[in-house]
Amino acid sequence: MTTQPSTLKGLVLSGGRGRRLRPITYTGAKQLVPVANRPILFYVLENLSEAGIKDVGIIISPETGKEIKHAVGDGRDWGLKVDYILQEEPLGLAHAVKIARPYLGMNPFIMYLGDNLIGSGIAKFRRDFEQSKADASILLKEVDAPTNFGIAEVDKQGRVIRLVEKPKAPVSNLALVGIYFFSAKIHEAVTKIRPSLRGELEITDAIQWLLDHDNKVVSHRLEEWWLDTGKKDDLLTANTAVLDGWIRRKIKGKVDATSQVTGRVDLGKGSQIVSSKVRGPVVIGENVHIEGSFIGPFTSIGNGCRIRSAVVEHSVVLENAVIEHIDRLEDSLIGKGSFIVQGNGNHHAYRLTVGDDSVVEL
Ligand code: TTP
Repeated sequence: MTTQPSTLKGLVLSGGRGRRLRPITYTGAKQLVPVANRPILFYVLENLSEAGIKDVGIIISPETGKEIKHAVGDGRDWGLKVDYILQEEPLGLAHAVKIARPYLGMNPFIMYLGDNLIGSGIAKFRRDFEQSKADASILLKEVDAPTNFGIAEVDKQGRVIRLVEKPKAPVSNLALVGIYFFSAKIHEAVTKIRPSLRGELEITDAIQWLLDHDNKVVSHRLEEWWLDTGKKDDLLTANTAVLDGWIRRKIKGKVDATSQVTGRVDLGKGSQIVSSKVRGPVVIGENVHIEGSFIGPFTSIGNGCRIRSAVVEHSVVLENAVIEHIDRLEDSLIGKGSFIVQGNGNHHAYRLTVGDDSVVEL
């Protein structure tokens, strides 16, 4: 009898189009949009590494693949060996599994969507999957709007009965989190299914095929938060959750005598705070200049930004953005290299989503 390879590999999906995060993702990969100044994808790789995974294949698209490769490299920063798998077109999550087959071989694997963030590690789910001897293990989380998600119907014992992608009349509010464990059985399933109405090979259909053919599919509830960061509001919520949980006070930059920096503030080297108030939790990158401003809780400011005479709260400001003379900016997402300025006489609070390299005069 031949034994099946047992090493669990990682498959991270970092292709796709990222339509829902436009305009931010017109110019870049959505998996690299930062949360608390670190690309979302880095949290994914960290979680895989902490769960003892060594080999990770990353699915990339022709449009953003280069950028992902540049950011992640060979994976050594996480103690991983990373290989890249080019998906010419985003034809669905199950299509990504199909093209990864030569890389995955007969190994069991964890498929992790590169834009998903969860408020916990995954080591416990890995252990459960390995002990269960199941062909698929899915993570479920209650959501408010089940019509937007892949949804699982489970029986009283928590066994999965049926999966439906974005149901019109949802039978449950349990959404599939973008983290799945599979045995090599899934490779047969992805060859048996047909594209859905939206033209994609759906992973929910592949898992449904496993169920229909008497394979064991188990599920676990995720108790901590989960964010599919593909949308602006989720991105801001993720930013808040990460700043809330993980930011420690660390002041490497300079704070002048007329400024007050209170609470958990991470200020990067080469940055300067002049005549300003910063109230944590806040993360400010390197070489940032803040003058005559108030930076309120739950704000992330990327490297090289300049903020003058402005109030910024509960916002994500990407690198090299300039914000000047703004009465109040809140719940906003400001793209890289953008310039936001308020004209004379306007006194307003603004909520903005601004793409990269934009100029906005308010
Ligand atoms: P989705 O959010 O389902 O798809 P998308 O990236 O095309 O986004 P949008 O709806 O905003 O246009 O993708 C989930 C993750 O999987 C995301 O990180 C992109 C990745 N992905 C692939 O790598 N290949 C694919 O074929 C698809 C559909 C997604």
